[in-house]
Amino acid sequence: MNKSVYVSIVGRPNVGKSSLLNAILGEKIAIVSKKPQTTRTRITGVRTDGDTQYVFLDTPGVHRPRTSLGKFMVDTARGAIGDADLDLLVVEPRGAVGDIEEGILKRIASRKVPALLVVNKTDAATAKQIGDTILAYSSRFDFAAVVPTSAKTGEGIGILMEEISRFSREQPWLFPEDMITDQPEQQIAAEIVREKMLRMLNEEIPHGTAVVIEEFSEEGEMLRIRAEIYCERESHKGIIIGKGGKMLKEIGSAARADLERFFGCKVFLDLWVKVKENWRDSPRLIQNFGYRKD
Ligand SMILES: Nc1nc2c(ncn2[C@@H]2O[C@H](COP(=O)(O)OP(=O)(O)OP(=O)(O)O)[C@@H](O)[C@H]2O)c(=O)[nH]1
Ligand SMILES: [Mg+2]
Repeated sequence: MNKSVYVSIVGRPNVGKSSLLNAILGEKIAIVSKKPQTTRTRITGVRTDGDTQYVFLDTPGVHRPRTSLGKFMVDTARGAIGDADLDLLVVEPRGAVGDIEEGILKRIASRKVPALLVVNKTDAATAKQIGDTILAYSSRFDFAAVVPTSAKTGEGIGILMEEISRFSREQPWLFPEDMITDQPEQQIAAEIVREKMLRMLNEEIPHGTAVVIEEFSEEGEMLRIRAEIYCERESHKGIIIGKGGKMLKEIGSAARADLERFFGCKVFLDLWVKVKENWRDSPRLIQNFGYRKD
């Protein structure tokens, strides 16, 4: 009989949830940026070792939402907490328990899901900060285990996998052995473009963008991708395009390099920028842009 375990990765924005998922899988399937609220949907990552399949759900960071999109993101994360066999609460080594984490722990307790505490970014912290964080959280909640990690250096990932494996049960695998994510190729392509905007544009502008793939076709050895970037204001459109189209060109060439690496072929990427005023507050538009419950 095969074994498997479903693991939700939860925490506030920017603590390194998606980075951890990528480190565990040994492949980048979830986009990562310095800006909070990078992940917008639940992303499944699968790792199969021997007779055990590990299914990870990366989730948007829990925050106080100000838009319909934000509310969708937080609902998605909260939903994933109760859906798993095991929750990983990922935190930074900040010492005290934060209010967001308090809320997450209440939810974990009410859904009666066992949880591991993952103290990430150990490479950027002192032993005292890490120790204080472990103490603060351990006195607040009865974690099945506490694992310090660095998604950046890979420290602690092996121990984390060992701790998770103790929660695997005899149950059939849900994914083929060689599958690594459930995201369709088009979604990965859209996410890569969004990641470049998060990295290259300032503050609020990338948070107000969505990427829709309008064409995705193979032409011989080449992949032709046409993507539409939606932003919230005419002024944002100007900034995304830049003087003489310079910014859009830079976003495009950074995205193309990643796309070519990911798909293993030449990519022709065509980007268009459009405006949909305040789309993040329109339940209809956020659905159209792919942010819907499955
Ligand atoms: N130094 C250091 N930085 C890290 C580590 N893990 C993640 N980061 C950085 O932290 C930032 C946020 O990482 P993400 O993986 O996008 O964080 P997230 O929790 O998925 O964020 P949201 O999707 O917004 O909820 C990025 O700049 C990462 O490079 C780590 O172990 N050490
Ligand atoms: Mg993320």
